Amino acid sequence: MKNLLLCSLLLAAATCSAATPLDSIPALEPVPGFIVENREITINPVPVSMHYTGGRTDLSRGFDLSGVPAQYLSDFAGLKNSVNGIPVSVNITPADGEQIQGRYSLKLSKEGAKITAGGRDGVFYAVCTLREIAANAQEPQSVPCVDIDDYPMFKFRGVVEGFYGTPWSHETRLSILDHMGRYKMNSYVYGPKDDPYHNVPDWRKPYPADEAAKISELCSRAERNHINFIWAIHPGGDIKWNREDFDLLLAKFEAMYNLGVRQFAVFFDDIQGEGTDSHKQAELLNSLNREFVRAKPDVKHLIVCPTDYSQAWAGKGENGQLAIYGRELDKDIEVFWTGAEVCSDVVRPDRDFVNTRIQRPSLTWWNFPVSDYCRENLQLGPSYTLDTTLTSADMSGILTNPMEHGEASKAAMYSVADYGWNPAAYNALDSWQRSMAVQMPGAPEAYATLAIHACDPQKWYRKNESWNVEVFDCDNYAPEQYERLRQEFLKLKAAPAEILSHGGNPALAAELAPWLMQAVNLADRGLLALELIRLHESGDSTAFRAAYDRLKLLNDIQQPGYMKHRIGTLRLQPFITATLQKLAPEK
Ligand code: 14T
Repeated sequence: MKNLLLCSLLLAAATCSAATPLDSIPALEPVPGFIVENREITINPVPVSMHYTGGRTDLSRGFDLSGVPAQYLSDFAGLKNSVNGIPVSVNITPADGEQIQGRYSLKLSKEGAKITAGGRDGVFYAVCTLREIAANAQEPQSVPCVDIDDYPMFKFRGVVEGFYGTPWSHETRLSILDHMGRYKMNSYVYGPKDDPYHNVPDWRKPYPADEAAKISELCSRAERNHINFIWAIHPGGDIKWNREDFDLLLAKFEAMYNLGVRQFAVFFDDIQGEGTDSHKQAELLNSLNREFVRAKPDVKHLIVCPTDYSQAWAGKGENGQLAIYGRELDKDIEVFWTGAEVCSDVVRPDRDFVNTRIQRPSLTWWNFPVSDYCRENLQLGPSYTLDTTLTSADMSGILTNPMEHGEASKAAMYSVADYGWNPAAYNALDSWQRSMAVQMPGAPEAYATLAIHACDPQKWYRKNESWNVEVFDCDNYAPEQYERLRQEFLKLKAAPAEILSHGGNPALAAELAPWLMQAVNLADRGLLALELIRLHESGDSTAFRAAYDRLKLLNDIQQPGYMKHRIGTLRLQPFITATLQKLAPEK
């Protein structure tokens, strides 16, 4: 009986048409959110509370900053100062214990712009908002009057340069600090795995003079942007738990302090052997806290990345590293956590898992859009799978681990800034759409066209991609699907030239360049595949055969380049492969 069943199953499988690459496209959750059309002013991060109070005011005449107290003037650098401008006032309300760090209110009316804040950061954030209103208003001459009351949900919002691969250049870092400041991010962790002075082998040694000077410059640029520059060390690969190594660590921190660093992190991720000892790690961190951090009044809280940074291998019991941290690690030390996996959604259950063990809200290290595990792919898609109901009780903040392509990572930073400030209002799709326009002001649609087909890393942290088109089996489709896909291939073919000639962002275009070439190739193959389907139906076997051979040849010739710089891997290339497979002429 059993055999009979097996036989009939095998028979059924043999008579069915062979599986095509289209059958293996995984079902991925749709990107949440919706695109907001016709918005009058765009402010990123979306403010917590904003009301239009009626009437309009003219910002084109600039701002009269004569009423701004001298100590805040440097934060107004982004605004046009003019004696005939609208008057700006700053009112500092003494911060009480309950005051959320960075809270501000901004009342923009015909009479002027009134800023009220609890302190320096709040004033800076109010200026960021004012700059956004002035820059993004649809009619530059006149913007609506608004009342804004705004504050961040999470204490840490930022970037952890924590990937494997070529560390960012100095210029990229400077530009990223400006980008982060613009969108109210406040934490940049310096921890590129392949900086030898951060990691094994040279963590014990001071930076050479030229590298040291660059770090000093990064510290000042961060400060100007109200960002804590957090320098991380990764000593666990070869640390000896003795006084000598501890003193070397202290000396390195002292040297970094002298360069201007005022916050530190210790990473114990991705190591084996002695360095993984949880008790020793906690003891070292507490000693650093006592002998260095607390001894210097201007040094902020220490941060650690545990070896057990993901639930995939974190010990669950009392003797697991997280529980040991919970019992032994000073309560003012922040603890990184990636989630259920290395690359994970930011959701509540695994925050609960870690928080109950470490006895404090964890600090999310979000492994997106990092691409060190899929270097052939770009991660240009929306920042989604971020739970919008999380609060500061669930985590102390969120830092994105980006791609080694710094410019291409800015879109995700823009959205993580948005989410980290105001998670409840976070609209992943809209935030992404806005980020495209900010990154590629001269060709936002072309950049979005490229990006929508450059989302899925093909392994680990799968992401939806090409969700604006349907791909189909060549013998089962509707004419509208065919035409829709043809239009998309045409757009994709045109996008690279648009990006290069009108995008207005040469640094980004340079990073994208190899993928732009592959995008054109892919679009050519896609258009040819569609043409092949048409010719197959036409019955003109000579024309069909010529087109088939051309597409097959093109696919083969372009394959090696495509494998190095991939685009459209989730749906577009599988469509081409499936079409070639299905329409293969019999030998
Ligand atoms: F510390 C961490 F939170 C962390 O994520 N560490 C690394 C990180 O540097 C890297 O960029 C990221 C993405 O690849 O993942 C961690 O590195 C791994 C982890 C693995 F389980 C690399 C390979 C792995 F198999």
